[in-house]
Amino acid sequence: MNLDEEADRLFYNLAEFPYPSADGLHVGHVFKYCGLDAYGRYHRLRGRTVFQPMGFDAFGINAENYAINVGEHPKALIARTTANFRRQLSSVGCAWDWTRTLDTSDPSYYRWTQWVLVQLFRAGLMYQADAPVLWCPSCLTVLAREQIDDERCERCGTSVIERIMRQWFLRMTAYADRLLAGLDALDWPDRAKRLQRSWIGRSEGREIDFGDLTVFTTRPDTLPAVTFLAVPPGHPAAGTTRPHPTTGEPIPVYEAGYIVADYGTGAVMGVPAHDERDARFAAAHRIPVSHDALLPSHVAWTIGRPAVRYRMQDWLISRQRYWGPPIPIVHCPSCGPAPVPEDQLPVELPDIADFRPSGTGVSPLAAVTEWVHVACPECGADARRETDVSDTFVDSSWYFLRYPSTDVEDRPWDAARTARVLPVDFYAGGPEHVQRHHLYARFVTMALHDLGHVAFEEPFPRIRLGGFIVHRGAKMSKSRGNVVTPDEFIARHGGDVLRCALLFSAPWQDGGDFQLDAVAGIERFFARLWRLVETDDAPDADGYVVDRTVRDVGEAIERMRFNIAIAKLMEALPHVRSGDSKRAVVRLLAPLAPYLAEELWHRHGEPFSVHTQSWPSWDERRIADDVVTLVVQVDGKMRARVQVASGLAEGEAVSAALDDGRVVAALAGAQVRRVVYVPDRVVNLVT
Ligand code: ANZ
Ligand code: ZN
Repeated sequence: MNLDEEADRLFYNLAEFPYPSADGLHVGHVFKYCGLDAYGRYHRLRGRTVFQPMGFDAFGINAENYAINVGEHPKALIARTTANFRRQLSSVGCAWDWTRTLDTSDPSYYRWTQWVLVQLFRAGLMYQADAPVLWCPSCLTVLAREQIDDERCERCGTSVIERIMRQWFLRMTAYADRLLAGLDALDWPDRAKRLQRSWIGRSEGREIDFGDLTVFTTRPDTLPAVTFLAVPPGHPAAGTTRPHPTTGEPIPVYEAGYIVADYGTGAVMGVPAHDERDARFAAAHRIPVSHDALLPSHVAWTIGRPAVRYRMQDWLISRQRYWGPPIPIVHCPSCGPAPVPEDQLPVELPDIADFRPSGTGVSPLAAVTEWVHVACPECGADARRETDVSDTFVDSSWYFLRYPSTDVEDRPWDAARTARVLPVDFYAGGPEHVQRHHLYARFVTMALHDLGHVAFEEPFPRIRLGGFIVHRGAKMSKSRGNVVTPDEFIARHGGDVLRCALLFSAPWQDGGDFQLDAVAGIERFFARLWRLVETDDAPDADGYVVDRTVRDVGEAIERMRFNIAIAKLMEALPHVRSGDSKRAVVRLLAPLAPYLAEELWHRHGEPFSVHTQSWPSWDERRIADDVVTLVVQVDGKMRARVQVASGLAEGEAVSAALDDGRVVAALAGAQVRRVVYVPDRVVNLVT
């Protein structure tokens, strides 16, 4: 793959890389990847140089938890599962560029993950703080807010608990406004934008002081109706009273479970007449309700200070675990935390037999004394390495920058090549990644942009989200007994049948049920194609079939509607007889069934390879749905009928009429003095 071509020829077609789980590739992966691959192959036939790499998100808690369950070291386990994934990924006909693969657990990769963290630390975007953090008592680690669903660990479903710990954070909130504003210009599905917007959760309000207790409110106009203040359990102000800022009346402060300590100011003014939660709390605690009139808006803008709050928080990246890149920091008693110098990266993860989390809140790396003790990079004194590793989402927050430069050893990426290849032209993602991976990648890219390392701010200008594949109405799982494994399926039916049966089962962006009925239909379709190529050439049964099919299949692929693309090809087959049309159909098949198309191309006597041909051209005029027949008269006498697009203006209709030789002959040089035009029916040229 030549990545030194002109930028506008290059097409970076990227799929989210998998975590190489021990179960192997799932048909859900195959569905997503084959859609992405069909899209990439189509663009290649359209003349682009398609860069389509694949790699492995091999570091992190998923791999480690599995290693704990089976009692095997994650390094050995991951080496095996990665090899298996690679074999499976290659068996479904996807045109991956394996010359530029990556594995986030490889020191040649995580050296640069650590480099990114060092850049963020130097820029003041990485800091350490004691913070109440959400701890998963089963995974024995801290989780980021993004990794919690409904107060449960998104990985294992255990209820999380709160703990105060010293942790590393990335200052993502400094980018909240840009992360929000940047969304407008992105070509993303609306639902993805909506999810990310609400995750960022910008809210404009005011901070109002009740003595020395400050509240954040989006309804300053309700100030006259405040009857209590609320703080989280354990807050020192609980049980006291505070003066109301306009009336000076004493207002009682209550402890309330619904107050989030780290949102806004962590204190709320209670307005039972206008807020439902406040109303419920007031009723339960016999607090009076006031219906005093709201403040007019010009007054409510003068109360307190304007404030903007975000639901989104800084990104907590510390993990007290083993299987991740050690956070590249050294703690010195006199210098404080110092980044490991870049020429000493990577800080290699020590090979230890007992990698299990200790449950004490400290990473197992803390027990590797000879590794922990190190000279301070600034003053040389005895210092200690940071023993936490970074979150897996740090690994994937920049991997798309590395792919084009995997051969570059002394820098994370080559600047000129990056400028040609990036940003990613097309990113096939999963809806489950919008609030986490896509947001983190945008933040890291913006920060690297501001530090002068990349020229663009948005890594993924165009995203489409692939749906989930279920089987017999349910998510595939061993316990339900409805798992279809790609290996078995391919052994029986072949990779192309799997691709097309999956893509035919459901619209790619919606997902749906993997229908085994589709398999028989696809096999019949393939058999029919085979017979077609073996049959002698003859005139096509429908002269427009190829034009129409080329257009429809192309449009369907561009919209990721591969089910429609396959259906259009199926419909066309009975009408195709001529050699030219057969060759066109085989090229249309190439993105969807790459092996079969190659074989048919060869059987038709064409040279290797169908995949380096160009997409057939079509004549739009022959197939426009809105063509009408216009009667052309000269001085009231019918001289010709011409096919034109409907709804032409008079001038266009006249020029279409004058294009016809019979009309020109009838005019015999006379000048047209007047035109009588009945749109879509008659044009009469009066001399
Ligand atoms: C008084 C009030 C009256 C409010 C009313 C709302 C309606 P968003 O849009 O999510 O930003 N609030 C502020 N800080 C809070 C915290 N730490 N924990 C729980 N609730 C908090 O919501 C802002 C509103 O949520 C604020 O406006 C505050 O209640 C509450 F009729 O103040 B409001
Ligand atoms: Zn020092």
